[in-house]
Amino acid sequence: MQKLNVGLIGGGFMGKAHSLAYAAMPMFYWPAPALPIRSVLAETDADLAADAAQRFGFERATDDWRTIIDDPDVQVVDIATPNHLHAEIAIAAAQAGKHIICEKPLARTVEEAKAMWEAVKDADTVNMVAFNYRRTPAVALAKKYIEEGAIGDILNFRGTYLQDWSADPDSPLSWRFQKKIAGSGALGDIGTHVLDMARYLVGEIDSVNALLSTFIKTRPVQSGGADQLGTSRGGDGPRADVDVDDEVITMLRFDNGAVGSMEATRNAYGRNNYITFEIHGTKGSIFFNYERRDELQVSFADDPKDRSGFRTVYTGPATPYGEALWPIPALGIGYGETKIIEAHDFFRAIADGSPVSPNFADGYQLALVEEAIANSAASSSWVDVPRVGA
Ligand code: NAI
Ligand code: SOE
Repeated sequence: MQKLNVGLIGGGFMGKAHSLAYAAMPMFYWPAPALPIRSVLAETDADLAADAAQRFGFERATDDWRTIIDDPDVQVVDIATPNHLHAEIAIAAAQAGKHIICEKPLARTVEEAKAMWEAVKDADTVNMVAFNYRRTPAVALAKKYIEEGAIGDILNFRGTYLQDWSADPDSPLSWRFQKKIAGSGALGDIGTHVLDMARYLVGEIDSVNALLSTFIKTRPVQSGGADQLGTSRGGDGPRADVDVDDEVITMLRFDNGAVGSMEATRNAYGRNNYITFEIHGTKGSIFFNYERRDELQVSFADDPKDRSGFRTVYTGPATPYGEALWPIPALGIGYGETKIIEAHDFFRAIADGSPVSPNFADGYQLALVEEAIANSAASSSWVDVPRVGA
């Protein structure tokens, strides 16, 4: 079995999730398409790197991500840093002939995303953007129903991503609230996941009409470090301006004639990881809520009238991704499983050339959608979304 050495850059939340997936992937998928070897981990300083490498099971540690790029023994570069480093690292990795998995959003801007896409086009290697939610089995089941025509032609997609971890104004100004690091706020951080699922399930987005709002204008300064995602408070220290959106709401027009909407905020008290979509078609409807991610709600037009209404299908061995996961429906799919499936699909693409998505072209297309949303909000008008390569 082929062994592939992984260089992981960033040992925070996603460093943990990706390391878990590399360790667990062969336990779920056996024989594995290839064995990920947790080879070297980069962090911002030597102590952090050594600590994260030990914790996440990596053989070596470095305080300079460029040593990973220059290391001929590393075949896979995993970018799990804040967003401002994605482009520089990915372009260097592509030029060095590495396979690349990059966390979402692909980049801060359309210009960065385009440069990344151009860099990987010139490299004969695999590239992937880590939009793992589309690999939730219930989301893949929704895709299957749509492809089979079970809900007919899609008329409407209504998506949300609501969290509350930043609703307290004293939650610190982590990198996620700084445009120069994050690129945008709720839009690029979480709205992007819903837009990825909208493209995956419905199709290309042609035009948008949006609004963006920032309600909490300042937050306590946080100097560096991982984002604590609302689990710490800034106290009475200095505050600085938030220059990204707290909230995005957009209408969507799809290429296939469907209409839709997307809302995202990290300030919705009572909502945690409330990723939902409801899709209405000419023959039925489906509803998904990530907080109940073993389940897909379905309602079909030809259900007998005295039995019509939404009912619950539990994902399991008989539904997509089920054969590799747990043997009984509703044992519980977690966030980790979505990352394990993602790791499998990425390593399979390296091992046997299988197509993999979402890739950098998808990440670039999403950057174009998100730029159109920002332009629409600024101009209070409908804005068309350009197409990658057009
Ligand atoms: P985090 O703040 O928890 O961790 C980021 C880590 O990167 C920190 O430990 C930091 O010290 C390190 N880092 C910063 N500069 C570095 C450098 N020059 N070299 C090496 N390490 C460096 O952030 P988190 O939540 O892990 O986010 C990382 C990326 O993953 C972001 O792009 C984010 O949008 C994405 N993300 C994706 C999720 C998903 O569901 N797919 C979930 C959470 C984050
Ligand atoms: C914070 O909003 C965050 O960690 C996002 O950055 C992730 O993409 C999402 O999966 C969970 O929430």
